[in-house]
Amino acid sequence: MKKIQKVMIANRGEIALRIIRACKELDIVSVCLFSEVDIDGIWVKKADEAYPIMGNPIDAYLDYERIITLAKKAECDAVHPGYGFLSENADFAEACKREGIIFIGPSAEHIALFGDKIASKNAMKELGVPVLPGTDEPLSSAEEGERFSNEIGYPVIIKAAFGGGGRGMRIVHEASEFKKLFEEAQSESVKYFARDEVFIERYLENPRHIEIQILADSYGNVVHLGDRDCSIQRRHQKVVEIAPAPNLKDSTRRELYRVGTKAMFKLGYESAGTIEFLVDKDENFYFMEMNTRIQVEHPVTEIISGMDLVQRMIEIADGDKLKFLQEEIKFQGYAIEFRINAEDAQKDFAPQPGTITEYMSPGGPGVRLDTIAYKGYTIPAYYDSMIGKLIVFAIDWEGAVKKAERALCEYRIQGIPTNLTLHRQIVKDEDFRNAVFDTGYFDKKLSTFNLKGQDQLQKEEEKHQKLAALIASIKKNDVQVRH
Ligand code: MV4
Repeated sequence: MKKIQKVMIANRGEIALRIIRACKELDIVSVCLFSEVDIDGIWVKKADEAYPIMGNPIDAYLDYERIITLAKKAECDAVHPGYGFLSENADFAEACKREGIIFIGPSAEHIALFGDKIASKNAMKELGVPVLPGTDEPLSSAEEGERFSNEIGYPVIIKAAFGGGGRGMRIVHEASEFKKLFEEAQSESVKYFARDEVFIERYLENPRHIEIQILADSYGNVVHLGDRDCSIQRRHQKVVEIAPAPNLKDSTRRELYRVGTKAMFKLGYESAGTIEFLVDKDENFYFMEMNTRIQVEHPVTEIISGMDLVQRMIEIADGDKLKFLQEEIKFQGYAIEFRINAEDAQKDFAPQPGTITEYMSPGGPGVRLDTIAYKGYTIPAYYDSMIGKLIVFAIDWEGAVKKAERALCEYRIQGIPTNLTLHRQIVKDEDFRNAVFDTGYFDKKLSTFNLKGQDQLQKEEEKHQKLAALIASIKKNDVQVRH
């Protein structure tokens, strides 16, 4: 008898819908909670049960006491936190356990370990995973940091030990700027994370961001589900994600898998998880951090591996053994994910909440769409601007790029600006088509992109309007002739 019969989804948007879908396929009852402004969210309709949480629309998904109370009232056996919100909150995972609710994710201890960038770096180094040279303790002063930087040489990067999303990070090119940037990083860390610990490490110029997907059960079985290249980012927000990483040597890939799975086995990690590495031009790689949650970009891995990650997370949390060995997992083709955001590239990518007035989704072979968008849906202003993900698949890289171009041109969203135009420019870019990109790609290319909407779609729209006018005039003449 499985313990998990009913799951509370402590999230919203496309990931809430994704978890509902996984539950349905596992014959698990899905329950969601929703804020006042999310009443029209499609996931609220698709869940078997839904409960409103009144008050501040952001707190609705963060107030874990209330969420646990509601989960108990609704007789849920487990909670899935999705990504963001409470997903990497060790106190929440601990509170669930205390209240007899299964947290679908790793242990509170593992969440806490990887929330601490210094402790996790030390732990991974101990287990034989390469890390960049740096301080293995929080800096006690700017002077100490400066002394250390002189030893390892500039440039160095100052990072918040409990940070994320690029906050509390400063690149230091020479000793004279150290003190000022140290103070900036520290105060930013206090502001956003209420912690003042910062550390330093050697700075890599424009590395690639490569991550590997781990799945581990509670019996010590650890497998990897391949890798992803997430180098195409804007201000630490991923824009396009690819599986597997194109242009990565097979020997490098194998090493990433070997050291990553070994470390997770040694740590006794359980659930889905992602190990992030920076990879330099010579394919040296260094552990950066570990994400102890299901990630936005998980679909590209699902497509190349044929494995449903959310379902496997639920089974692992229920105490099931992994049903497959590493050798049984076969990878095929390339998958590319495009995050669809309601934002205006012409206004420094400012989020653009509003109502979708026209909507036409792409389809056909090799296209997956994970979205909450529909015609008439109003995107609320309180949350992040991502409204979905378009994922394409083909047997080779060239095919995946062509597929992406085709699907992105089929996709029409009107009423709000979206980044579809940006994506259409990326897939036309020669470096992208040759799979030549690193973390410097976005900033380097942005000024070369035409984001004014004068693309294929605009032309189609004009053609359509001309045809409509023509038909109208023919009809008019027709009527006159008949009279
Ligand atoms: C770095 C780095 C270069 N050298 N660390 C950004 C967020 C966090 N995950 C780590 N980040 C970086 N750490 C050293 N020692 C460059 C980045 C970085 C980056 C990393 C991945 C993807 C995009 C990035 C964009 C700018 C900087």
